[in-house]
This record gives sequence, structure tokens and C-alpha cells, in this order.
Amino acid sequence: MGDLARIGIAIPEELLEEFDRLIERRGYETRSEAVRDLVRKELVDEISASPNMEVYGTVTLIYDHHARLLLDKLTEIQHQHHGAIISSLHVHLDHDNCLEVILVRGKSTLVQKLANALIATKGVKHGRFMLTTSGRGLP
Ligand code: NI
Repeated sequence: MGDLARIGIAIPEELLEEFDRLIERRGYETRSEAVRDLVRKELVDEISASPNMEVYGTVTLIYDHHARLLLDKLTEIQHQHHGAIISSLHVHLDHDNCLEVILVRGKSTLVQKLANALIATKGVKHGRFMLTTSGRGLP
């Protein structure tokens, strides 16, 4: 962290009380750290929304590996986008269910399309995409 600047902001009392309860639940030690994280989150969201920005992300999938053709389809999609896939982790959760986490990088639009295709594959019970940046240029 570079030099710290101090700011004063006006905020409705009730909103501040809600904010204090929120940051306590989240485990922040100070309001300042919570506000810094909120600002960074908005910056990352904006970066991620720019179609040509290089982003990183994780696609988390839960599926039943018995589902017909599902594994073939997931593998095919990943091979079609092999340049965007850094790594993947597969855990056999129980007799039927698998957890897969796929680490992706590339242009925002491309990785979003890849994540959507994986999550929308028939037989995927639950999927979630989390997008972030390399952290470069993020104070
Ligand atoms: Ni499995």
C-alpha cells in the first residue's frame, strides 16, 4: 500500500449502522479496510466489464458424473478453449457427485463465454463463475 490519504464522508446514520454490522459479520477490523475492499471490488468489476481486459477467474461446477455425455461435453468445451485454461481440479465428492474447479485467464468476453458454456452444460447441477484481475494496477 502506498501513502495513505484521509477522507471524511457524510453518510446517513442508519446506513452507517448497517455498514458497521456488515463489516463486523465479515470480520473486518476497521471501517477503513472495509471501505478499501469495497472500492477495489468496484474497480475489479469495472475492469472485468471491459471486453478486452485480461482477466483471471475460476469456474466451479458440481455435477453427477453418471449424466450421459456430460463429461465428454465438458472436456470438449475445455479443449475448444485450451488457451484460456490454466489448470483444473477434480474432486470425487461421493459415489455420484463431482466438484470441478477450472482456473481460466484471457480476454474478459472470452472467459465469460467459456464459463457460461460450462455452467449451462446439461447435467451440471450448480455452477458459479468468479472473475478477478491479476492485481496489477490495483492499489
Ligand atoms: Ni469425479
